[in-house]
Amino acid sequence: MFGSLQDGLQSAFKSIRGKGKLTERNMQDGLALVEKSLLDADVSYDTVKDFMEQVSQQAMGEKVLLSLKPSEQLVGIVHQELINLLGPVEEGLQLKEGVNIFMMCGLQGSGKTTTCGKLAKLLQQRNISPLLVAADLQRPAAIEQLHVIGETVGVPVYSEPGEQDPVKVCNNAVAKAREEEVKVVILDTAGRLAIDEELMGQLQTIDRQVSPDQVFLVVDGMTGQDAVNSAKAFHESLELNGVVMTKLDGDARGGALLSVKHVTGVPIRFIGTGEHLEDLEFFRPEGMSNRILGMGDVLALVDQVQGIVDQKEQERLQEQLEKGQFTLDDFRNHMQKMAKPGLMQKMLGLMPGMPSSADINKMMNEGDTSGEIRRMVGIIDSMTPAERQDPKVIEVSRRQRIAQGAGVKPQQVNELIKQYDTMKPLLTGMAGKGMGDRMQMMQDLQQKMLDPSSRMPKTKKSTGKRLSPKQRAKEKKKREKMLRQKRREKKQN
Ligand SMILES: Nc1nc2c(ncn2[C@@H]2O[C@H](COP(=O)(O)OP(=O)(O)OP(=O)(O)O)[C@@H](O)[C@H]2O)c(=O)[nH]1
Ligand SMILES: [Mg+2]
Repeated sequence: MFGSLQDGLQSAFKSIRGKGKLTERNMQDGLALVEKSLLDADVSYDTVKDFMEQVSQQAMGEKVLLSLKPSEQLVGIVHQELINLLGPVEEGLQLKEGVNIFMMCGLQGSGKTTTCGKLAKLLQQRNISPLLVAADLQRPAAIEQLHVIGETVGVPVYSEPGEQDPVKVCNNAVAKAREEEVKVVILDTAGRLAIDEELMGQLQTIDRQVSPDQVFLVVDGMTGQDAVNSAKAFHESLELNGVVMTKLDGDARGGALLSVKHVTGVPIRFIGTGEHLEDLEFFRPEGMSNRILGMGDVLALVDQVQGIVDQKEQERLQEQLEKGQFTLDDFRNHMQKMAKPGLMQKMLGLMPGMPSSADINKMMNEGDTSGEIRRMVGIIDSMTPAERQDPKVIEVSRRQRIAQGAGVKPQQVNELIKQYDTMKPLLTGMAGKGMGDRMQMMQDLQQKMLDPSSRMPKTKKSTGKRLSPKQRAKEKKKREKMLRQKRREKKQN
């Protein structure tokens, strides 16, 4: 995400690093680089101007210039100012008692329908089953598209094929939702190639007559300043509650993301980070500021991990977590779920202290993560129930036995336990804690994760028992070669 912006800011900080005390001139050069990287990322001019004013005022102060580590201070200032620029954002879903109506609007192809599905999935993971409403009557295929998404997520979709009036469809859907005590109704509205009176008129009519509780504008994060301009127009007609910025997984430069709140006054509430239905995150200014500065966003990571655990398991896990119990068995189940392609990649990208996303991609292509996870699962499988309950009992001889059973080196058993020790406080500590405590925990954890010895073990895949598909294929080839050789020898005899 925002690779070139990250690189630009890093080189700005680097330019004043190691200089000890700074002169005004040095700092000005550093600030000019910060400004340039923002402009290069297509952040709107006014936003950059105001942002730089805030940053410069603080950075040029004596406290920073005369400090021993001015570069770190500048990072701190930019970090805080990014948070100020992007927030504040109302946390969570902001649900009220009774039926909540969400309305999705935006230009054609911005990701409205996909986002409806993603939101439905996110709600479902929180034990809320929403009703999706096909209110896009412009495109004949739109209704079908929403039905397919609803089926995939496993939530009902309300549609009235043949009906011409979206207001009618929405009102009928809401009436049905009230009858059935559905907590959240999500309206998928039609898009247009450009903002025109007809589109706005139709959306305003829905807004007036259906009175949604929250109106979200879905904007394509790849479209840069165009996205910001259209957000302005939508907000003027509709009084938006928030923006959902999609397609941030692509090569979006970050300009739209950084400008939209400043230009329109509407905060981003969610971000879309992929085509799959689980690729929606709550937007957190602090987490985003961390990510832009290459510090990771562990809270997003926790959401992702928890999102892939199914509801029943989640409840069971929650109970255990509150008791402070998270055994190696739970860890094993988590790891197995994470073997899903692409997920690990994303999680690694969020981890603080991890290399840039390009490097991760390279690393992941070279390594076989699902094999790695199979190896970890193999190690846990080789343990006795008692060992899984409390890995502290594992001493030298037990470690040897487990390693042998899983076909790995004893050191790899150690690494796995370390990994588990890192995850445990992350998950158990989260249970039943308030936001402030969570943030503090996250910070402690980030520190811990920055310690290379506690990171994801990155060892060669020398598994004896559990081979990856690639390795199996290699072994098969070897066997076949041997067989052919034997056959040849036989013939010769
Ligand atoms: N990479 C990526 N693709 C996305 C994301 N969100 C949506 N898309 C893709 O964008 C395309 C358009 O998405 P839709 O949800 O159909 O967009 P829409 O706004 O409903 O489009 P209309 O109904 O035609 O106005 C689809 O191919 C989606 O898969 C995202 O966060 N990342
Ligand atoms: Mg659509």
